[in-house]
Amino acid sequence: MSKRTLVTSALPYANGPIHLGHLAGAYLPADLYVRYKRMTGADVVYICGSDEHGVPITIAAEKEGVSPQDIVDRYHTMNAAVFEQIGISFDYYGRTSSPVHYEVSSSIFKTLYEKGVFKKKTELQLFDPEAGKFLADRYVKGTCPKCAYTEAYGDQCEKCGTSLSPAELIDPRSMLTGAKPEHRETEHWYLPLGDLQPEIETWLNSRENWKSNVMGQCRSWLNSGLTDRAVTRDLNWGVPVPLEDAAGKVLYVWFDAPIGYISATKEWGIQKGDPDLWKTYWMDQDTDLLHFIGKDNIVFHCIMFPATLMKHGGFVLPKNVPANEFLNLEGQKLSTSRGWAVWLQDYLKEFDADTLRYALGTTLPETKDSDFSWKEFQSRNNGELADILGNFIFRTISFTSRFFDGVVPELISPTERDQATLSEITRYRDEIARAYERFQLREAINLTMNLARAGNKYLTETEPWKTRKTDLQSCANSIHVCLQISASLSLLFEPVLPHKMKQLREYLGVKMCEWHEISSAMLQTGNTISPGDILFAKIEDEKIDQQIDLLHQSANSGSENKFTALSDEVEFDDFLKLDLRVAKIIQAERIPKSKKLLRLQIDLGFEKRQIISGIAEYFAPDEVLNKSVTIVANLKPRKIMGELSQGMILMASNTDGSLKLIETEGEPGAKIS
Ligand code: B3M
Ligand code: ZN
Repeated sequence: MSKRTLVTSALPYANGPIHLGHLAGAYLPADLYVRYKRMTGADVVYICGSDEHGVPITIAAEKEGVSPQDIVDRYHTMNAAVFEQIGISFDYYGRTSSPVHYEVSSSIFKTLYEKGVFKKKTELQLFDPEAGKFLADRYVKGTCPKCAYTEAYGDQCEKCGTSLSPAELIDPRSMLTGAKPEHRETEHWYLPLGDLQPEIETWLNSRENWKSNVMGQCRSWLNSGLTDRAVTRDLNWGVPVPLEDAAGKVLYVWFDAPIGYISATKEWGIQKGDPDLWKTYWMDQDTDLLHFIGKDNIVFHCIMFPATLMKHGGFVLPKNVPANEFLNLEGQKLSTSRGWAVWLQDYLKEFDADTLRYALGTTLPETKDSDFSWKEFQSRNNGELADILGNFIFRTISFTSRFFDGVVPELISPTERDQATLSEITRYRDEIARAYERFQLREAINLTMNLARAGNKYLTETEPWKTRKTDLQSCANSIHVCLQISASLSLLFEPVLPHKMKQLREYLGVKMCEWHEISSAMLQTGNTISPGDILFAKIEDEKIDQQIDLLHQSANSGSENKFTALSDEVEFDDFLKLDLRVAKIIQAERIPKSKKLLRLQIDLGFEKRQIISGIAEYFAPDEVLNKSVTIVANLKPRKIMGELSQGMILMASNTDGSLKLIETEGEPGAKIS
């Protein structure tokens, strides 16, 4: 058993806010694991920070006409705050524009250089003759050879997703000046991964219990033969290459970013008053180093960074890299450029942190891509957090307050069932621990909720509200058992629901303890407990429908692509299933308590109907009254905020984010085809 554990999460680029995909990929899994590990009494440190170099930052700066430092200052602060609110419990959140990072990354580069590890190569690079600058791939735009999209980047076409090289673009132009790029020679230093492959392969073969999706990707990189990787770039934003003959060159962002884990650990030690503390975690082989990342970062964390550390010498190498796959959103690929994302700061305006930690935790993309849907989010909250966990706790505490004066009743001559239920606590405790140790976080969460299910079932079946009148001791035993289960849940759910379980421990008078100390005797007979509030309120359909509407609206006004990407092709027969009609709006009114909904009565020629439409933020009722519009007339009726909605009004979403009715001259009821 190692003396200490050092956990890192991928450093998010400080060029934008954090969304659910980031959380599901690297931050929530790491935090679930770290919070559990801390409860075992282990020495565990959780390090992260902002990745502040690289082309995404300079592009964002150019777009806004500000400096890269302005961009990273804004998003470093924003992201650190939102991680705090969602309960990601870093021990330190650093940033790669810090002086300590410049010093550490330069020193590691220099050591490798002086050891003769790097190869120096001359290569042809695209150059903007007007700006007098070399161009990174992202700084070249042109026409995509695949789909003829004229705004394709030099590394990828955002419209059809094809990965490209600048040479493949038709009519390439520089994003800086619009000039036609030229090929110019430039020199760069390379990490000779090709030569290092045998060493890397031996090290990878020694790794145990790596996820198959991670080891599989490493194997395919090895099988296709590792190629040398440039560790310097012709850019003016980044860590300057610490060599005489390297003017205008900086460290490649993927060379310096992982070193950000080391520099952030150093800053953490300095903050604790020990500038050398980082060496214990990075250079003492008794450290388990764990990198939590998304699958797109596997090659950097399993091949490039370990190779850098190996050749430097003296460093601990990763014990495990439990990378996650990708999270999709409402069945579609999450895309910030298309506005198809749920931003954490927006989420936190409407819902609480623990509900997301739980709902997302139960659908983490641990072995394959998974999906987040608002409906599933609502049912996890309403059907599990509220109806199982919250309901069990509330019934137990209220019954104790009402019939036992808020005092834990004594357990006397418990039945076999009472004993069996109590022993479930330690059984689940150990099973949940095994799941966490194996990074099976979804399993750990489901097992913990299963203990709540067992408690709920026991409470319902032992019926203390009946035995209270017939056999008070049996009633007392049931409540004693339910209180012990509640107390153990307040600790077992700590990694997942830190905010709510702290509240519950206050109600029950339970102190934090080590994982192995969680038992069926967390509460002493005679302890007083205080009546508590409902832990999880139900989430109404209207709030969920608003989020779904919001997502579609923001996708229509996506930041990068002016126009929403075309949806997938459909068969003509699919189109025929839709029944589009002309309808006249004959009554329109706002719905009290809702910012977004209008209640519309429509005339469909052959009948009158009601439609609830999320357009209240775009139109006042009298602006739509008497308009002839286009509706989908054969949509299955649904309830929105308790009101029947029979159909959908079609709207045009303009690129400026405005919404327009699709007015028509047909008569009410006329079929549109
Ligand atoms: N900044 C973020 C990403 O590729 C990248 C991770 C760096 S971890 C050292 O999603
Ligand atoms: Zn394309």
